Amino acid sequence: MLQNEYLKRVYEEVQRRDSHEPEFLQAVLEVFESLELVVDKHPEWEKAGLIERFVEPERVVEFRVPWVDDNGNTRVNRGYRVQYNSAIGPYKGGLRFHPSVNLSVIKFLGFEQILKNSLTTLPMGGGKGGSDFDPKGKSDGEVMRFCQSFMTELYRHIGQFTDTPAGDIGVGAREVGYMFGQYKRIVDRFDGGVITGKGLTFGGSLARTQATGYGLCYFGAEALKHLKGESYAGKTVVVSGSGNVAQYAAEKCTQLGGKVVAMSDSQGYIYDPRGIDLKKLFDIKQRRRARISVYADEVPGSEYHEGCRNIWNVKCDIAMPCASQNEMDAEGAKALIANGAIAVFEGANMPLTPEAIALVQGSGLLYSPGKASNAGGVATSGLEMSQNSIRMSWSFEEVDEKLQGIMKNIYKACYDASVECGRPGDLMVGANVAGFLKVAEAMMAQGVV
Ligand code: NDP
Ligand code: 2IT
Repeated sequence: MLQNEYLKRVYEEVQRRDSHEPEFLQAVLEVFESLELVVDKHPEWEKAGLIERFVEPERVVEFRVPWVDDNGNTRVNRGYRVQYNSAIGPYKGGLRFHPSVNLSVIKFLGFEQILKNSLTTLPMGGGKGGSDFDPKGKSDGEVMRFCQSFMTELYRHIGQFTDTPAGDIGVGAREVGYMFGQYKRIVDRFDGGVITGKGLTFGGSLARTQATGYGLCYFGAEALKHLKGESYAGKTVVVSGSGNVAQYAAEKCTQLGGKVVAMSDSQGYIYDPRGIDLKKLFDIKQRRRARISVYADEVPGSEYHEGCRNIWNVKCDIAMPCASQNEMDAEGAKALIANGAIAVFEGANMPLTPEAIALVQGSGLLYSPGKASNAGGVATSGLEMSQNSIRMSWSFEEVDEKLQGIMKNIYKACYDASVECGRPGDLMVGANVAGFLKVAEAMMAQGVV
């Protein structure tokens, strides 16, 4: 329950206007609960309508995406781009292609992105987009035609100085390549900085593919060391999902000495007590684009269980949810706690329900919110844009070193803010407050826009 009158009034107004957007309301309430710890020190915010402006996207674009499938049938999907906040830089954030995409999902992701991008220390505003198109089960030709149609509308709203999309669920190197190709064809310009996550032969950055998962583990390692005097070495780890973020989170934490025993997709999870064979997993997911159950068919001693939510019943020390929003509820959190876990680091955006967060924090587990611990992806997108601007490309080691530095800085900013708020070690409060203060200062300086 919010106590501060100003925040309460704004939240009630958001609730009234957007009552049909549950994910968006959830994200706003979590941030407001943190801002309660600082809002009294800033009476100027209310006069400037700062919070009212902060929760309202600068622009929302919704559009029709018609395309023709392999059987010659015309299909129609819905496309979105929410250009949320450009106070500290051009809008920046991924595109999600998944049947569950709607305006609530895109607004919650765009809202979170503002604070995440602020934490990276790079000059990037917040935005997000996507479509309810499902790339699963579609041929390459269908995916290409969809991406071309999507970009044929989106191109007029984006640009390296206005808005730079990237990938998210269902959008990887293949989709980014098709979208970049269509953009270039329409505008007749090689404008590399218009989209990130590009292939390495046309302006992509080394280490961008790995960045979100690697960054998550760099953040986790820093938090474990500083707050618990611990490390990944010798720890049993559960990573949900098996997409881009999950794959490279599993790879990095294995390199750091952890043992990943379970991973999932939306249908179920695999358990391999000897530690997941990542070469096999990458082959199944990246080359064959197959279901995770194939792993259990091919790796003796491993098991497949139907139902992805039960993955939290697997005993572990560290959990890294890397699939989707609200994938861990109170039941999942209780199972983790009962099994003696010490930390939950979010790789996905908002994977824990508010009840799960309360349980995890209340039981003394180390908890990091996605907007801090998964920021390595967008940070490296920012580094991709830097390389495009200076027309050079850095080595894998150079980018990875910068990423490590950024993740350590994000951890420090979150921790320091948690101390200033009188909640030492509460990285959720720290991330929300540290991310917001920079955006607030920029918005105040720029007047009522
Ligand atoms: P991918 O599409 O590569 O992988 C998504 C994974 O999550 C798949 O294993 C998928 O299973 C599973 N999944 C998707 N939706 C659901 C669902 N509703 N319930 C259960 N499982 C689900 O996406 P990413 O790895 O890129 O993204 C994962 C998360 O990380 C998202 O929350 C995203 O917003 C976040 N993120 C991504 C970044 C990036 O750089 N890519 C950066 C920061 C955050 P299936 O194949 O069965 O659908
Ligand atoms: O949620 C995210 O931060 C992303 N999907 C990455 C966005 C980006 O612009 O790289």
